[in-house]
Amino acid sequence: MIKKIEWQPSLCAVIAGVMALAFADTASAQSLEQLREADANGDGSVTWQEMMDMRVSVFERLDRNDNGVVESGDSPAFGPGRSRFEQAFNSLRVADANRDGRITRSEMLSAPAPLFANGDTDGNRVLSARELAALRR
Ligand SMILES: [Ca+2]
Ligand SMILES: [Ca+2]
Ligand SMILES: [Ca+2]
Repeated sequence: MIKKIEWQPSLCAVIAGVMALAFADTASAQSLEQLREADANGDGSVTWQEMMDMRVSVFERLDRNDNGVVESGDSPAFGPGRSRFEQAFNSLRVADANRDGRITRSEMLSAPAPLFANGDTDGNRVLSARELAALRR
């Protein structure tokens, strides 16, 4: 599968993406940049659905053995990918609602999104270009 082949080179992006899943509650330059990258259709705004799609894509990259759960067993046995995986996995822990050390797809999708929630000032589940710009301040 393609995602396995390109997994290692793309891991830095995955880690950054994990932060932008907007588990991060602070608007760092990095988390904002990644949030913008969730704008899949390039219209300048990030919808809730676009953010969920990004979560799924990060989840699928981390679930290397395709068993529907991200857990320590998905970690590469050795090599630089291992520490990067651990870094990404650690930043996902906030999504582990039942604290069993494994992240299911539904835990991933239902994890809080404070950055998105804070930025979406009119509450329409879309971060408009204006709301995104306001987050930078
Ligand atoms: Ca968009
Ligand atoms: Ca897995
Ligand atoms: Ca769990």
